[in-house]
Amino acid sequence: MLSNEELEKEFQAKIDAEIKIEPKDWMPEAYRKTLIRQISQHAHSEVVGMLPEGNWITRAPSLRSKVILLAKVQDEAGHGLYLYSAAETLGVDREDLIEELHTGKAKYSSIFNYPTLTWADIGAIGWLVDGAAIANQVMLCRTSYGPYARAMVRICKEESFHQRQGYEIMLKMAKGTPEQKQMAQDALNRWWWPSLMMFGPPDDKSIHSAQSLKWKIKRQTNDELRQEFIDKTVKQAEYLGLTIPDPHLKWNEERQHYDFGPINWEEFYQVINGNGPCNRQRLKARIKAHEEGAWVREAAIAYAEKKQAKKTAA
Ligand code: FAQ
Repeated sequence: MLSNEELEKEFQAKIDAEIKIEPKDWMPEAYRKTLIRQISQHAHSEVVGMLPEGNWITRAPSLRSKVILLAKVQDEAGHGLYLYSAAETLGVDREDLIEELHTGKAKYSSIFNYPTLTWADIGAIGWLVDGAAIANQVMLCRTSYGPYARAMVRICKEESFHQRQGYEIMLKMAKGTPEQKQMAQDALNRWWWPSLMMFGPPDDKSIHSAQSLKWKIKRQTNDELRQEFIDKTVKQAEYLGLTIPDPHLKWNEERQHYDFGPINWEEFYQVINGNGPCNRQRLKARIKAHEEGAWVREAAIAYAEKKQAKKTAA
């Protein structure tokens, strides 16, 4: 029998050789825990992420925009389900993960604790929030854990559609009346900095990055991804004729990247510790939806049990 040390060596060799880790393979306990933490936080983010946009389904300005927004919000629910399933392959129970969300023990993305005040916010979420989510998730299609990597492939395809949906709204408003352009600019002003915070703390403050990079759970650091997102998005803002609310934003010829101003990390930590503008409202809405959906879960279990009993009797 191999010792723990030998098993860990074999495990790391597999990771280094780009062989995916599958649910029944041996893995270090800390790898399993890191994945459960990240995948469940990711699942919670998708599910809580439905709330700010769901707020606008009844107020979408046209039938077309309503249908598109409905489809997008339903996609987010689907992403949550794939991700809870991926987490369950690591030996945890979905009910326990949801309980952790509802009691405030588990985190979800900081971005969903900001309010959606106007229709332009729906554009800004698609453009910036989905844009940032894609930047982060493209790397996760190559993450070392098989079920997570496979879930991310489909999720990324759908997020690309969401990003286009948001950009289209921004384009329409930015090229519309002066009032519409002002709404688009206001939404950009409010969503820009929180979108940059989505990538997580700076590399020198990121607790998990070094180990997650070694295990190839993450492929790029928080700061690398943030920079990539900024470089790509500045040009998109220019095309819209909108101004990114950062007086320090400037192309750096030497670095071949944009320099940008300081991020308010104090605000970030306040938000992830439960004190953002909408944290309480979001959790309250999630718990209410979960309680109101109890009959659906009970009916599904009763149906499965009835089917099983029929099979056993036959
Ligand atoms: N919000 O050491 P690191 C979406 C926490 S999906 C809240 O750098 P790590 C789709 C972190 O958990 C968006 N907490 O951590 C959509 C850790 O706390 P812990 C979600 C954050 O894991 C679009 C601590 O800070 N995407 O948007 C945040 O190596 C539109 C230290 O941080 C994912 O979840 C944050 N922004 O890197 C839906 C992607 N950042 O656990 C609807 C998967 C950090 O020790 C509408 N996740 N923290 O208590 C990841 O890639 C990583 O987990 C990071 C953080 C990059 C988020």
